[in-house]
Amino acid sequence: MAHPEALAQKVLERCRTLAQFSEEEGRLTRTFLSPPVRAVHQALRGWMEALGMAVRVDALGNLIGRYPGPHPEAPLFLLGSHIDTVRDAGPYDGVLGVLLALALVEGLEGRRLPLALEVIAFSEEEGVRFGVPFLGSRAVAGQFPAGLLALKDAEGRTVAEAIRAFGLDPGAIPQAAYPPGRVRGYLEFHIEQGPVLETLGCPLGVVEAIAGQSRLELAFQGQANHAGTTPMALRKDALAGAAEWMGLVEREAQATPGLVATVGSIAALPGVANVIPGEVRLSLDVRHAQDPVRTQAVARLLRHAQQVAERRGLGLEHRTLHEQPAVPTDPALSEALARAVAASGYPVHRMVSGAGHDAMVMASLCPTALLFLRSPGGLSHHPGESVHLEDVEAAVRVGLSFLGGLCST
Ligand code: HGY
Ligand code: MN
Ligand code: MN
Repeated sequence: MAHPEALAQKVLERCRTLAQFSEEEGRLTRTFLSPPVRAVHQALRGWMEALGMAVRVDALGNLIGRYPGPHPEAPLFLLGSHIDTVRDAGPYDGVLGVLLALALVEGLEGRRLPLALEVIAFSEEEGVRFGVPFLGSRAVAGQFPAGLLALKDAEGRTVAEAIRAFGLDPGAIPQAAYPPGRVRGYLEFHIEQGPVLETLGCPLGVVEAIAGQSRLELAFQGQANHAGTTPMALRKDALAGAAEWMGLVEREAQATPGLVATVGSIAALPGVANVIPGEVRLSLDVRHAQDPVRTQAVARLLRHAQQVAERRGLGLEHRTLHEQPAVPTDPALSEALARAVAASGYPVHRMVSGAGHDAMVMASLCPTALLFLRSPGGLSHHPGESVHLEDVEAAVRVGLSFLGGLCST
């Protein structure tokens, strides 16, 4: 059998190969169906076909490799993760899960399982280009509202136009959905993207639930004016108002156990040094493992924004771009995963994921499990993101044991 360490080595080499395919010079940024996605598809297709897998691309640009079972009607088990990235990303977020799945197929060395495997490279999980995440897995899970096709990116292009520009047909999106009941389950490997496993000295984590998330866009509207002639008492400074509110966001999150709240992007208009900002547009990302805690926190933060705006004579607009309830992973499948971790000789640590994952969408289609790999330094969504070779080897060993266990039930 191909040794798990050799398979792990190949996974890391391939992650580095795919990290070269970026839409920006000198850093890794690969958004939904951007030109470098074609190079990623070509590389994955080559690696999959070398394993005897049939490869297809669905209407959302998900690339899927099929490792057949004993007959066409054999039960189906899915593995995968996403191939899009945030801006200035690290080389492992997403693609590691796709390449680990391919390593398991390679580790079978042509042995047929009593079920078929399909490895999915989801086209869009981060929500960078259109502001709404999980476009790829929504289509696979049959949860793609047609209204999403009209979302526009920064250049004013819609999701539908992006799909057509890639050579795909938005009209075929319904065919991307797997028939419910056809799928035995879904397993995703992903870096933890946080400090927990490293602090515990654990290579792997069995995820029991994925925190819910709210993504909003807010705009404070003031009055642009001359920075030199407008007395402080007569200003309607949108950026000063936004800054006051951002301090309240941080204080609310610090005061609420388990809550995280982030203003990740901000744009002050017109954005020149000698003009008082007339408008500020900013994002808000709020997460918590319990949905009521998250939704009540969002309501408080919007009340704070209203109060700051009123006190400063500013306008306020806000809209919710995405609302994702917390999702538990499947208890039976997660228990099978924990057994595989223990049987492979690794400590079992059960945990909640603060990051969102395609697994939270796939859970609406089939039983779903998620295995974390330790993140050195707890660093992710950063070019310094890394993973230990021995932890990737551990994931290969656990994945092969898990598939073996799946086939013996
Ligand atoms: O933002 C997230 O939770 C993930 O990285 N998509
Ligand atoms: Mn990410
Ligand atoms: Mn990810």
